[in-house]
Amino acid sequence: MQKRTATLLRSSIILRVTLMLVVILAAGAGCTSQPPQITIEGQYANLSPVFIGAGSVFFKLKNAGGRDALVGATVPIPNAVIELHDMKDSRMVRVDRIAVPSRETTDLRPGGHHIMIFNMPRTVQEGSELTVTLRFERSGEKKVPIRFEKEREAR
Ligand SMILES: [Cu+2]
Repeated sequence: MQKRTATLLRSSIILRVTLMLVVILAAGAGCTSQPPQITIEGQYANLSPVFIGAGSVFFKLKNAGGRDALVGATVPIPNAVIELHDMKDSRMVRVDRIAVPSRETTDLRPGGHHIMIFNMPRTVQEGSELTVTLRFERSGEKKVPIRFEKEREAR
């Protein structure tokens, strides 16, 4: 009998703690459940001076809403390979996602995060235009027209 009461008491404590956690989590989610509002600005692309058929894409992501993340991109070129990149110790590394925090501007720029396109045909040259489709975790797909320019201050 004693044991049963103790068990009941324990389970009621567990229930209460669980309820409290649910309330806390729900309140926390309330802050971030706001939909992201992303606009893309200042986009441009550079052809790699080193690797044939490779280029990098840069732009600013203005987010006036809740958090989001860039998780992928595609271009309408068969066989082209697109990767999200970051720089670590002045070397490019592939990343799965680029965070786009709430109410911040995320800058994809030389020396930082960027999108890398490999395996482009020779017909893609300075002045070529291309539509890049960006895939966001919460906002879905967004298309951005880019133009390959002469490399801006190499670093
Ligand atoms: Cu890169």
